[in-house]
Amino acid sequence: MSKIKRVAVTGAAGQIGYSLLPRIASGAIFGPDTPIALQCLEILPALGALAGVRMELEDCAFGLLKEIICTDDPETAFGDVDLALLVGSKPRGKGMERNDLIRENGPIFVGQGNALAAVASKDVRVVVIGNPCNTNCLIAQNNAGDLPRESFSAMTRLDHNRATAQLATKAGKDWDDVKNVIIWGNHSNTQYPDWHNATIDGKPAGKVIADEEWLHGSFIKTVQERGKAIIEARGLSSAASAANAAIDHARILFHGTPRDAWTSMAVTSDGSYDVPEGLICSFPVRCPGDGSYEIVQGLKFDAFGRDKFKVSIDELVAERETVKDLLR
Ligand code: NAX
Repeated sequence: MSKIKRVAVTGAAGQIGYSLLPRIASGAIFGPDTPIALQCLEILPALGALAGVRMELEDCAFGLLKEIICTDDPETAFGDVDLALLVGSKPRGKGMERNDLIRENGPIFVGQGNALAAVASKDVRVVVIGNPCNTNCLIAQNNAGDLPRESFSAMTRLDHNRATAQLATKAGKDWDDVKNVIIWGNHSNTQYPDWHNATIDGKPAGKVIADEEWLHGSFIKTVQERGKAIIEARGLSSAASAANAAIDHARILFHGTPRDAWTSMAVTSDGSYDVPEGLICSFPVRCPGDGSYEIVQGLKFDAFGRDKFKVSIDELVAERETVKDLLR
């Protein structure tokens, strides 16, 4: 058995938490030989519900699960953690604008950044899922003292998986026949899902599908608006697929991307592809498996793609401006 891995999950009594915790506890991120401690953070009113989740985790009798902490204190939840999945945040209320949501949730990530810096492992990897995840990640990172900025990323893997599934379905292939889609930009409906470098069974996706109108129209729109479609159908936002994407994101960070593939991940821009330095923007990244990542370089855009990506970059710049008083 390897050394125990401590994983914090915030918003642990929420919908995504409910799908996520059992999968972490059964080895989906760190594998079948790594014992797990789950360190669950909730707000005070949700601690009762979290106690129920804890009972269910106990009743799964997972062999790998050695410890469960349930708390409303961020410093207890983040103590010595190797991985922090920041899921918890307030949902967008009726009639609420995106900017109101950013202002509402921003302060949560100031406090959590401080707490991570104070008590987490110095090698912690922090993955932000709670929306607006790119900008929440920027806030947490800015408030996390000496933790390296490369330790922070935000989740666009759900969008990546959605884009993969759309291409596979259209081509009549299996999901894993599709490789190397890219989500550029913000995890919002301005994101640019890009098929230009994707392959299906090793052949260019644009040639296999050969339906320019669909690729430029329906494909992009369906991926951008998939979250809304799920809310309309289910009456609740995506949870199982979001938890699955969080598992994919974290597993790739710690175990790497396959040799011939990349993933989409929102990470700190180093100026690649003319994205302003410091923004948390979704790029194609390769991960060697030691918790680090590299932005894939040298990919080309056509004018259509460049325009789409720019809209999303501009939105990220505006979000950064909205929270500038929360940034250090
Ligand atoms: P829920 O409302 O079911 O759960 C959120 C939980 O967070 C609640 O239990 C709440 O008590 C808790 N919480 C609120 N403030 C907290 C704080 N300060 N500290 C700790 N916990 C806190 O939402 P759920 O469906 O689980 O979604 C969680 C977040 O994920 C939302 O912000 C949602 O928008 C976001 N999503 C992000 C996705 C992505 O691809 N990046 C996709 C799925 C999802 O929409």
